[in-house]
Amino acid sequence: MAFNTETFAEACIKAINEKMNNLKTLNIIVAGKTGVGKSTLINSVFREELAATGIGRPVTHHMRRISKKGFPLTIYDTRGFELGRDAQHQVRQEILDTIKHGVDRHDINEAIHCIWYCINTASNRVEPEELDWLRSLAQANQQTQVPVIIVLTQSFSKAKAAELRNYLLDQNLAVLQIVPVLAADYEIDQDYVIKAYGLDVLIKVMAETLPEELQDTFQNVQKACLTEKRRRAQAAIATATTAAFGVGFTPIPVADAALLIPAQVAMLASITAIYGLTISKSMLIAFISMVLGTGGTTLAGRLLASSLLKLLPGVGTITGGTISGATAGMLTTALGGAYIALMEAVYKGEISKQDLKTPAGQKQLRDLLREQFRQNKTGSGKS
Ligand SMILES: Nc1nc2c(ncn2[C@@H]2O[C@H](COP(=O)(O)OP(=O)(O)O)[C@@H](O)[C@H]2O)c(=O)[nH]1
Ligand SMILES: [Mg+2]
Repeated sequence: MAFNTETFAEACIKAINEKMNNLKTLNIIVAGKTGVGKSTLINSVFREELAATGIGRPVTHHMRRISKKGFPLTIYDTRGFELGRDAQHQVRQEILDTIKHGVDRHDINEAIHCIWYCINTASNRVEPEELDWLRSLAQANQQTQVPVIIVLTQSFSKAKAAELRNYLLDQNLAVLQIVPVLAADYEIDQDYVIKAYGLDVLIKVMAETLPEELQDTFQNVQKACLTEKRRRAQAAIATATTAAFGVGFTPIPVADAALLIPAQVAMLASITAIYGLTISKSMLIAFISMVLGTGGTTLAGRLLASSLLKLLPGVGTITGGTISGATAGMLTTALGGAYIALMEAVYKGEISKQDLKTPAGQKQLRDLLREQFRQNKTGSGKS
């Protein structure tokens, strides 16, 4: 079977669209007093400016539902905490009703997956009524077990944040974690700016608590931690590589035939979704032709020719299926690694879709991939 770059790219585009359309919706309730930094936090964690004023519609007296068409995330932003006990009681009840409503629907897209309770580190002390509130929420949440994360916002003083965190830990609140963050850089004066920090920790805690069905969604919507995106993308490569190994393909030369396996298409679709980028067909074609293309002049072709025999001891003696399975696996790993390199270059703005239309941009991509393959070959790369 001859390998066709165009067909492969089209299959990828289709798979990417399907993947994006089928991402489950993540639902988070963000609570805390007005001014603590909820909107700043939301805008710093997620890649769409969700918390901008104007978006969001009231769903209960104290909650606004913020979402954006085609973006698999819903935020319930609460307000009214500063209005005293009655309002706080109502907020609690509305949160519990929203959780219950989600549970009753038996649909992961409707369930509440997490609560972020925000406390401002910079303001003085947590009030006892806030602790009471958290306790009564935890009690009512005993059955539903929605994870509650306390986010210590505006923690530009790390010492103060640590002190507050320890104090809260001593309170034995039934919360998953207490995470100090500074969501946005804090400017003390023109010469002195405290850099934002802590969001990566929040992302890790979230990734650990969310169910598998929401992992791709979460990485898709978050923009605060590239490391976690990469970790998830590498898991997608591992899955596809295992699948490729299992495919009984025609024996060597498989360089052409093995490429079309669905596992690789699915892998590229997953990785694209994880990075939350839009990829054009022309970009995919540029990428695929450089990595796979046809014949032995491509990077993958050379990788296979030069290192296959070295990398797989006894390869010459293994019979048909095994060789092709191993080759397909190796090729899949290399393809996935190269694609991650491309995604990160685009994500960081080092390569743009426009660039790839120019010879200079193509050279840039070629250099990037060459470096990636070099690492792959020597086994020192991250892929
Ligand atoms: N520099 C900086 N300012 C923050 C941060 N969090 C909140 N603020 C400021 O605190 C004020 C209230 O924040 P906002 O996000 O609107 O709070 P909300 O009412 O809880 O949504 C705004 O002026 C923000 O700029 C932060 O992480 N860094
Ligand atoms: Mg707000």
